[in-house]
Amino acid sequence: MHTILLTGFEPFGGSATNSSWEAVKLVSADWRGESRLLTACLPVEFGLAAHTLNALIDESRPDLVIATGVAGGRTVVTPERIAINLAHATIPDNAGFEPKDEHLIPTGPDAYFTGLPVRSMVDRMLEASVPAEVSLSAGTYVCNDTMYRMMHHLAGSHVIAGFIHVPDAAELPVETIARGLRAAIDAVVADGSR
Ligand code: PCA
Repeated sequence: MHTILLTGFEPFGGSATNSSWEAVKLVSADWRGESRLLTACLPVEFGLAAHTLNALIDESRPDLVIATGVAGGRTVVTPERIAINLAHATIPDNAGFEPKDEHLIPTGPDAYFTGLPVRSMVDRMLEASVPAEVSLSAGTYVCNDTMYRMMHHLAGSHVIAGFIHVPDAAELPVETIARGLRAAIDAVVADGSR
């Protein structure tokens, strides 16, 4: 594993911060892994978030990409197993766009499964005393859009990629979320060296 790209999102929906980006910053601040860690904060905009992420992937050629975002209402860290070809927003994104029941890519497959070892990521997080479980839905908002378009972009490549939803900082301290992300990365690195 040479290069890891880890992303979070900017705030949206009236919040002042986004726990995903706050946690990514903490992971980056005391990164001791052997791999090079690159981070980015993505805009909460349908299409643009994935466009930004896919451009970063093309530019930095990572071996592993983990995008993260906050999932309001969730209390545990949740690696996503699947992204679906559907956009449906209940609040506008940061550009004011609010798609309803639209395909993301009309000619694309219904769904993409992540290449991340979600089960061992959850096990590692639990070992590190971080509450975690595998999620079967990344929703239909910007995070699912980002994961779907990234998986579409990377289809057929050797890059391991996926998405982790994290709780809001009011539900789980950002330090704990950051510990979870580190454990999740460790699980992928361990999985890849087997
Ligand atoms: N969460 C939103 C978009 C950005 C974020 O952090 C979502 O779950 O779609």
